[in-house]
Formats: sequence, C-alpha cells, structure tokens
Amino acid sequence: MSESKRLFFAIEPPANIQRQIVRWRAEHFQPEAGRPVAAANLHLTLAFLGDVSADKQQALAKLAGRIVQPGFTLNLDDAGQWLRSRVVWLGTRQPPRGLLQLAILLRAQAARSGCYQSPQPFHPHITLLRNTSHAVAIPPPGFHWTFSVTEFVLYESIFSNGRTRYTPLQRFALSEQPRISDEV
Ligand code: 3AM
Repeated sequence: MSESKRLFFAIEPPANIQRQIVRWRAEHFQPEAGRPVAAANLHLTLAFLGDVSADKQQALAKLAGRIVQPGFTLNLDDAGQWLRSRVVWLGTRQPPRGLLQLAILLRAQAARSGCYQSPQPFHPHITLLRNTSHAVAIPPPGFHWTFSVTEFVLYESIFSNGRTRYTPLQRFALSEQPRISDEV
C-alpha cells in the first residue's frame, strides 16, 4: 500500500502577485515579526484534508472535479493577526460568494470522505508570517491586490530539511461547464 500524503485544496495567487505581496511584506514588517512564508508557498486554503491515502486522494479529486461553478474575482484588501495561531494574514473584506461556496463544497466533500473538518468558521486568508511572537503593527488600509480565480489546486504539503513546501498535484478549472481536471 502506498504511503499517505498531507493534502489540502487552496487557491494559488498568480506568481506576480505572490512576488508583490512578498515585497510589500518586507517593507511593512520587521524581520523579527515572524517567519515569512515563501512567495511560492503563499496560498488561500479552501479545505484541509490531512493525511490521505492514494485511494482517498483519488476519490476526493473525482468529487472536486465534478464541481461546476464559475470563477470569481478576489480582492485582497485586508490584513490582521491571530495571536492564538500566531500568524499574520492577508484577506478580503468582502469574500465573494463563489469563494465561500467553493470552500463549503470542498469541506463538505472532505467531511463526507472521512477527513476531519475543524468546526471553526471559514476565514479566507493567506498566511504571510508564522510563529509571530508578539502583537505586530498591521499596515493601514489602502493596499490591495485583485485577481481572477479561474481554478483551484490540490496541494501536497511536504516537510523536508526543516522546510515545508507546497507542491501542486492537480488543478481544477472553475467554469459554468463541467471540465476535466488537469494533472500537473
Ligand atoms: O496557511 P494556512 O493557515 O492557510 O494552517 C494550515 C495551512 O493553511 C492548514 O492547512 C494549510 C496547509 O498546511 N492546516 C494545517 N493543519 C491543519 C488542521 N489540522 C490545517 N487546517 C485545519 N486543520
């Protein structure tokens, strides 16, 4: 039997926006504020699946591939800090309905497939800093990045050599019409 993988569904911001966010972060947060998430690892989690067997991964991917809903526009215009989980995040003041619907669907599919889902409400966010040791000043409003979300991604979280890397395994197009998912 193959080993399980640590998986989650997420939205991947375009690479140019990942780079812009990282530049903005460097300008607004002190290096000691927390551990910065690498540009390529910046993502907005939709559903965390945990450790999943190959069979279950296939079943979850099949269900995800059946989701039919149009894309939406995401406007990242909010930021904050959660002291308990010790992260600084980027988010949106007005989550689009499509985003909430997609997360609810993926979480429901995951729960039905036996993946534990936290009872906490879905707070769409992109983690910017981890392991923040104290309250940090959040930049004043005025920043924003806007992009079209046309797909979501099944990621594997791999921890090696003291680093976590998120590797896209499969991409799922958002569209009005049923589509076949693309393996990457
Ligand atoms: O970077 P964020 O917070 O959006 O927090 C983890 C990360 O999302 C979250 O899954 C993403 C990839 O690791 N995560 C990790 N363990 C989790 C858990 N047990 C979890 N989310 C919910 N429950």
